Amino acid sequence: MAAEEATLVLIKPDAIKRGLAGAVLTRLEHTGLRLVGAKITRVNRALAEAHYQRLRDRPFFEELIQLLCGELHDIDYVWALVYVGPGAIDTVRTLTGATNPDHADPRSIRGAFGRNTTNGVMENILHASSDPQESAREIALWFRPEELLIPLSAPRKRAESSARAGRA
Ligand code: DAT
Ligand code: MG
Repeated sequence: MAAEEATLVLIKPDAIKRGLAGAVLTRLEHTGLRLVGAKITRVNRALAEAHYQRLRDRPFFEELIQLLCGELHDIDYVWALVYVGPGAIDTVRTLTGATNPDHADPRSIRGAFGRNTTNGVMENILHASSDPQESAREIALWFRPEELLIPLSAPRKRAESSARAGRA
């Protein structure tokens, strides 16, 4: 049985602009994962930069920040969602599809709805946490604990979890 995990999803301004938030929520709902946090929220530059801090040296970073803040689509909010369940991170990543919509499985959300615009903007609809450390960091960035229906435990460090597995 896959480990119980929590994962952060952001439905980005490109999806909201195109009226796709409902379709994305429906697909997420059909995973059977439990929704424990949801809100629409404005995204300021500091939050966007903190969220994507790992990518700050990449050439597309500025455009990425502008996109998440809604500046490229004249949209002033994103949906932020937290789902929990066994293997939640991989389940949502698979449903999300590859980063570049041109390479994403056509049955995935990005494959079905994402696009690269003629202006060269990668509109890939949503963010989904990539691993337990990132999901814990991202959830703490976007939600206060009292905004979630249940308390979330911090992911165990790799060494700690393998030590526990060894003792079992
Ligand atoms: P993912 O969102 O699949 O986890 P990532 O974490 O590598 O991908 O990148 C975060 C976002 O940055 C991604 O959703 C869209 C943007 N991005 C990534 N690679 C890009 C590229 N080569 N050109 C433009 N935008 C890119
Ligand atoms: Mg990522």
